[in-house]
Amino acid sequence: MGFTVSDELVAEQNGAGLAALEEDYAHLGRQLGRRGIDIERLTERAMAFRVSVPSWGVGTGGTRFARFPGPGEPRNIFEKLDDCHVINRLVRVTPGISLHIPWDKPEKGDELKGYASERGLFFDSMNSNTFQDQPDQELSYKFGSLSHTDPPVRKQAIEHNLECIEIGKALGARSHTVWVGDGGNFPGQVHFRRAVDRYLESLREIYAALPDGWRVFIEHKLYEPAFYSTLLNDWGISYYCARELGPKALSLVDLGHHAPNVNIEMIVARLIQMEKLAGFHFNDSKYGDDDLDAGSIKPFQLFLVFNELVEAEIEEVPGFDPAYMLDQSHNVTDPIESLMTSAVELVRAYVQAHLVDRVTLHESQEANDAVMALQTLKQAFTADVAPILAMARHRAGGALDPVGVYRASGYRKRKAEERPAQGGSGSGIV
Ligand SMILES: [Mn+2]
Repeated sequence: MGFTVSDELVAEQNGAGLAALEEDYAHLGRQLGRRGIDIERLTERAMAFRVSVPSWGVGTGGTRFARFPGPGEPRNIFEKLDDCHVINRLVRVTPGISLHIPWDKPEKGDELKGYASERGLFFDSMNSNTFQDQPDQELSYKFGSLSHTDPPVRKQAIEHNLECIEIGKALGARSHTVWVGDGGNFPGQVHFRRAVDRYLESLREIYAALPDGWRVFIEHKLYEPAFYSTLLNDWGISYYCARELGPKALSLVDLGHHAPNVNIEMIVARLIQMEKLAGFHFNDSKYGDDDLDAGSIKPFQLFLVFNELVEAEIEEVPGFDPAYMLDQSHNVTDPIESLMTSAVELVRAYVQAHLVDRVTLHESQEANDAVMALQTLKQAFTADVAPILAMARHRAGGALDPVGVYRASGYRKRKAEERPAQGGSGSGIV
């Protein structure tokens, strides 16, 4: 297709690196073979992995202090889909789009669906926004939305969510993600229990409107925008609400929405055990909700999360069908480069988790052999699986070196000419 990175360029760039890759891949295949692991099966798994890209992620993000837009930023949802197409064109694991309403609200849903499918993309999850006021909005969310004390505000927030579902239905989406910024800044401001009751009452109406086959994902966040108390502050309240609502309601884990050093992999295991894991918003974090690129700060944590996921996948735990999405704020990088490298980091952690010798791990756990248990995990985590990832991309028609090909393509430079600078929409991150 003429509107993207050309097939010729990908073939030319891949051609230059293919001989070395084949050599590395064969070498790794022999190494893994000695441990009884079939490299071809791992490559197939890497090719089958999928993570969705957020429509808002291809624009430059920002903080509450400033936003520094990059050149050639997408100005509307169609241009955002062009950028998403480039990402999937090169990494081959990101055909799904997570759509934000109203930042990326389509004027004509049919047109958007066609535009996406022409580019090999589809819409999988909708995302509502009742954490900021829109210009044409009647009532304010300053003091909350789905849990607001005032029934008309709650009604307005519910109706917005129902509209998201309607738009999603037309686009072929299958899930709806709800994150609310409701909370309080001062002790005494919010009646904790009553706020949860009001939230649940609102969410029941949204739940009742879910089309057949749809699921609703509830996202929690420790703090911000509220700095004293947050309505859905952790997985416990998220689980409670999901359980109260019913089987189609599940708890979504955003890696950045926890206090530093919280054992997220254990939260993941808990939600799997309770059959309530919706899936993920992947990103990384150093202090608070930084929304840094997945795997950039704590790759071992990411691996440990995937260790739990792969264990559940192998065991075929009932109800285990997590949705993977990226949710990051790209403040200083080209969002296309960040999203491509993040997607690759997820496939890396996924493949490494498949390298874990589970027989030895389980035996070590039963024997209380902590050293051997950790060593078993580390053996998988320290394995360099880059040749598997590159071979998987190559076989799927992607790039051996996605960032290298992207830079060689001059895509951003071309877009900088085609898309004159503007303020941008959807700089926020949920
Ligand atoms: Mn999120």
